[in-house]
Amino acid sequence: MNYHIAVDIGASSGRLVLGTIADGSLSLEEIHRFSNGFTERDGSCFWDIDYLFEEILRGLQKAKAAGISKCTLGIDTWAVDYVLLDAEGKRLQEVYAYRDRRTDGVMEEVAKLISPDKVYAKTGIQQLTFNTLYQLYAHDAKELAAADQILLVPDYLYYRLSGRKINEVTNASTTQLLNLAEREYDAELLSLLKLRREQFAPLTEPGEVLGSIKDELKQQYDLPDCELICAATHDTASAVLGVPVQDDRSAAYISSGTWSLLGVELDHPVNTEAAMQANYTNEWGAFGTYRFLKNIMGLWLIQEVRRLDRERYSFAELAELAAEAEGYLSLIPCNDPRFLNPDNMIEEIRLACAESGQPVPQTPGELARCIFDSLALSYRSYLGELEQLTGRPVEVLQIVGGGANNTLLCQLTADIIGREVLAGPTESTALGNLAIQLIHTGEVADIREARTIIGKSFKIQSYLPRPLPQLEALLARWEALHAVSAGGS
Ligand code: LFR
Repeated sequence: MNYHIAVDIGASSGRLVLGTIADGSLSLEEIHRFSNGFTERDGSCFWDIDYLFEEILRGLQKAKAAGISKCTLGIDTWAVDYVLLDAEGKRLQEVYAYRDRRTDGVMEEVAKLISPDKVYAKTGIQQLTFNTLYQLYAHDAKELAAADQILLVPDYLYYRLSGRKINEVTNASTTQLLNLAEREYDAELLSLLKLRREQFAPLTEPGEVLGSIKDELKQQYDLPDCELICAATHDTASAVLGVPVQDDRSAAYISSGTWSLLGVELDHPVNTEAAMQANYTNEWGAFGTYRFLKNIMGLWLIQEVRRLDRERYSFAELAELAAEAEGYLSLIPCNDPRFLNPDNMIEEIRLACAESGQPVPQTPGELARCIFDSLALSYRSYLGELEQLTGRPVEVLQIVGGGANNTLLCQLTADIIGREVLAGPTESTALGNLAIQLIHTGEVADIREARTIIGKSFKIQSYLPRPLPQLEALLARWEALHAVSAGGS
């Protein structure tokens, strides 16, 4: 039996998942789970990167204690955030979390130096305030100049384990610094940031072997013998690899977690004028593909409501309360930047409803219902845009990730988009991470086979649309809400 471990760290939690394949079926076992989140200090938001690294070691220790002495290992995390290293490989700074407000207004400042059209034509990446381009522009210039290396978060975690510096492509593309045509860092964008190419390691493709865990770590912590394999280190890239294959129907996906990433996998980028206007992104995928998708504010909205409500209810309970609340009463334009990192999400949602003359949600159930209804409506709007931009009608929507567990949201989505929703697997990110390892060992021939196996090994729930008599009126209200708010691209 070959053992494979996916280290998968999202903005709200991390886990080490053991994957094994037998008789054409893939099994998962969670070895270790830990919480994640950024903390605010003196007005800035930071991740605790040392804690995350220690949790990886703890998880590997557990694996060893459970009898796993040899395995392969891949790491994925959220995107865009970075670590600066000095020439000795020491970290120069605390790791900013992408919701930090230091990038407020930076996009507009950079637009005065280089036009957004030009940046999009070069990179194909959607405009998000937290793209690494804008974060680096906002970074202390002296510190940046002094940095010997700039590693993205998963690259840094691999470095801490192995001592090897990499720059994995699926994640590197989210920096908004890669040139699509040249498939390399864009010289003009680097010079705008006064950066040198050598400050980034050479681009690394998923599947590359990165060596093993440093001996001193292995001995100190009693870790298994791990062959480190370069995963598709951007969690969304791994999640897309973990989407089960659809043979005869044209499908789009939503990777549903802290963010809802709605899109399709393409073998070519679509960095057209229309795609730029609609603010769709072309993030690089494994095997030369592109994730043509849109960031939608996602479950962050409900995560924040739950946190501010002192975690009185579980997510499942919030969904139950939402199911009991009246539907389609109050709607929010989820993608309005006001929801990116407000001081108080509950108050921000209430304010948005009051400003647009809608009933103000009071209870956790009403707040949750407002969020789920609004997310389902935004999925419909962006799905329509996606079809137009790709010229490809979508017959079925595949929801993967934690959000696939939210039966209410999945059903509302099917109702609103008027198409079948296929929900699952929830662990698509870990599965995509493992797929690269299984292809490396030859246990699986290619990504198509991996996706077929994933589809067979995990329960996929179908949601069929129910008739919605008030749909026309609802869509008109949704349109009107966006005309007023003018927010959210
Ligand atoms: C999802 C995700 C998105 C990215 C955002 C910030 O976890 O990686 O793809 O846009 O987080 O990194």
